[in-house]
Amino acid sequence: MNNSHETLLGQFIETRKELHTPDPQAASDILKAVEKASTKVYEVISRAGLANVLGAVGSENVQGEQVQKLDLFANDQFIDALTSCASVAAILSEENEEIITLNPSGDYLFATDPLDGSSNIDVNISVGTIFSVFKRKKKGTPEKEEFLREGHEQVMAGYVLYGTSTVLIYTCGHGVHAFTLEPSTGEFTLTNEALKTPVDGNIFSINEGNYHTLEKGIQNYIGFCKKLNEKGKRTHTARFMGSLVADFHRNLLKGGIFIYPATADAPEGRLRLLYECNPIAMIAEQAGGMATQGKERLLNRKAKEIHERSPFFTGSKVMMETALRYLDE
Ligand code: AFP
Repeated sequence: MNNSHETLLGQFIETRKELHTPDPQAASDILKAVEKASTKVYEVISRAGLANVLGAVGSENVQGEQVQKLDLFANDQFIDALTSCASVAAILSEENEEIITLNPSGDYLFATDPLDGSSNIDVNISVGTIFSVFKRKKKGTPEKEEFLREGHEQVMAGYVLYGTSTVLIYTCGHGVHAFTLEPSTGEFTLTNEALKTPVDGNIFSINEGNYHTLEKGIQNYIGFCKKLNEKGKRTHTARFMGSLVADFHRNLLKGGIFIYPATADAPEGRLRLLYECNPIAMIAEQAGGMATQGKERLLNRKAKEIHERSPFFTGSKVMMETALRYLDE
């Protein structure tokens, strides 16, 4: 069902080429592949309990984490869809130890966590796909070293949130645009152009189970968030779903801060730089928010390994600035 006044993803790119520079054709091809793959992922997730896709496969991925059946399904969908996309030379996925060559003559590299938060699927909580795109600097058979770049070099970043509705949020460096999936046609329709995040907010999102292993500055910032006002009422509210895309998306729309710092269990941080932190950071900045790896801007960090992890702080400008002051103390 598409009303004539609605703008579909393909039409938006076609009519707003200036938002998709330097290469609107490649942006269109890549986003069409994301649309195709994520629609299939949506279809299976939305009937997960019926489709025999719940649970783990019984093996661990390169991160040492349990691989869920839907992780593999989603990974296959993105590899298949991008194989038909001539612009993409190679894909780096959380689910594959090495990069996979798709179309060696393509000019772009695609990094993805095809199904982030997948441990939440069995309990019916929102999950997401996160993706990042770099332009290649050379031709020929792609090598994994080509992915070892700084995040500000991304030419496109985005995510799909499979929530109460399925939304695609992306940027090509010219603002953040939001589309909602119409399940009956499998097409994404523009629902928010040039989305901006509130300058301030009151949601803080952190896994407090790690509290006693956090550095002092972060503990103090959490203490600040829990302070009461002069009327004895709370000043902030805590929300943490354990699903980065869902936690980030809520804070993006409502105003908040998401923190996944170094912990005792994850001394380098829990989240992956190239296909979790980088794309979310680009979206955050393009929407007027901030993202750091602690005190430094996340997008200035150069990856040393394709699956490396990073501490990650992202959110509304005022909340981020307050958190950074606590880190400095
Ligand atoms: P899974 O994909 O293994 O569920 O991990 C999700 C995630 O990478 C991210 O989405 C969450 O913010 C984070 O891990 C939660 O991790 P903890 O539950 O260990 O705090």
